[in-house]
Amino acid sequence: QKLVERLKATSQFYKKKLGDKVGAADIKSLDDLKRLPFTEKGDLRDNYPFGMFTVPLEDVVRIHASSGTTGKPTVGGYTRADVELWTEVMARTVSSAGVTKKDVVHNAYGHGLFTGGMGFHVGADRVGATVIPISGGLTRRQVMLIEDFGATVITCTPSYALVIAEEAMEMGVDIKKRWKLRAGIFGAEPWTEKMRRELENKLNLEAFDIYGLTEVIGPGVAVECSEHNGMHINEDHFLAEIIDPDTGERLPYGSEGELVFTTITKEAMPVIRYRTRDRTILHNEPCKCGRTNVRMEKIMGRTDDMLIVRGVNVFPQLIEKTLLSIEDIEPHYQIVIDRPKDQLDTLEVWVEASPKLFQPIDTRRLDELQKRVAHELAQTLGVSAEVKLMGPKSIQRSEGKARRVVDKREL
Ligand code: DLL
Repeated sequence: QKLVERLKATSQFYKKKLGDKVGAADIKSLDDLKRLPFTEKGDLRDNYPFGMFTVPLEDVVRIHASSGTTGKPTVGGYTRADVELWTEVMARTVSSAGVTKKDVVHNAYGHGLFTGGMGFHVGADRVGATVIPISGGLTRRQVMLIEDFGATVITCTPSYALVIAEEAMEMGVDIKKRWKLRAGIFGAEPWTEKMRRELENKLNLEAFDIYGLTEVIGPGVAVECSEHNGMHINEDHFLAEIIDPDTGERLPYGSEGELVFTTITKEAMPVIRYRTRDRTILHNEPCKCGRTNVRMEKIMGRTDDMLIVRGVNVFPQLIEKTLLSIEDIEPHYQIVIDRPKDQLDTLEVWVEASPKLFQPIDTRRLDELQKRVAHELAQTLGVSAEVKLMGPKSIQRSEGKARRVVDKREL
């Protein structure tokens, strides 16, 4: 009720969206959430960068962002109270994996606009742990410091954790003997139970799944407890629903569908019924751990075509838009993603260059063009891609839907 009241008074966007049809007095039970309209990624895009904020910019103390669908990022804003709220839910998150002030937390999530690094930093700091804000990359150095600083907990994407394990093995480190890791909190991309066993085995730790998104707060929306039977959602701040992605109808607990969130306590950028496009199932049976809030299963996929490559959200439409803005590039392309054993994801973009560069073949210009395309893609996607320029008609033409994305990863 308070949220609807406040949004009607402070948000141009929600004033229009809610109109006169629903008011605070219509919300009498959680079930009445159904009366409220959805908010979509497109709404955030249309109101880029700060149009979804409901407080003046001077009250916003932090901005984070993740990649959007069109080259402009998806923005999240935080007031002082929102940062406090985030700290609180992240403190709960790390506590759920047993982190206390006695732990040394090796935080290898990216620090910057991405919410992972800062989110874990404030949460682990709040419980008094010793935090190592190492961020991602320079893997040999990570391997050295995990041992030297005696890290007991590691936080990063599951795929990067495997890369660290692999590098350590290559360097001849006896992980089981020399490392003290006991827990890993892995998220920001989908991963399977098979991957869990692999990580637990290689790194000699207990792996916890964590879920979140920039539009809602960042990491800290939901996390597993030691029962590992789903991620408990912090429902005192984030109300979750599952809907049928085609009809928008609310589905009962236990059904698979699209996850939708309403943030009831956030100040700078609250959202009503935000459609995450993530597919999962909600469960409300009590959990042995004693927590009473709803659990969500592992994310099973997306209802749109967003890909996550090395933890970065990548939209195929954005690759297309970038390619087509470059002269001498033809509208025939394919995106190939793979995950070689224990290595980071590879992203290849195969695209045809103008036939005139092949008659006769102009290797100098093709070379320049290849570098240019790779540069433009890295700039807009925020993740590097290997570009293969192809000759005329070498990308298979389709008679129906083009198969633009070939994802060979076994997620
Ligand atoms: O990935 C926030 C985060 C940081 C979560 C660190 C966990 C750990 P975004 O960059 O906005 O935020 O991407 C959000 O990533 O809609 C999901 O599709 C995907 N995602 C996040 N966590 C998981 C997970 C961060 N545990 C998008 N399993 C979400 C599967 C996940 N997918």
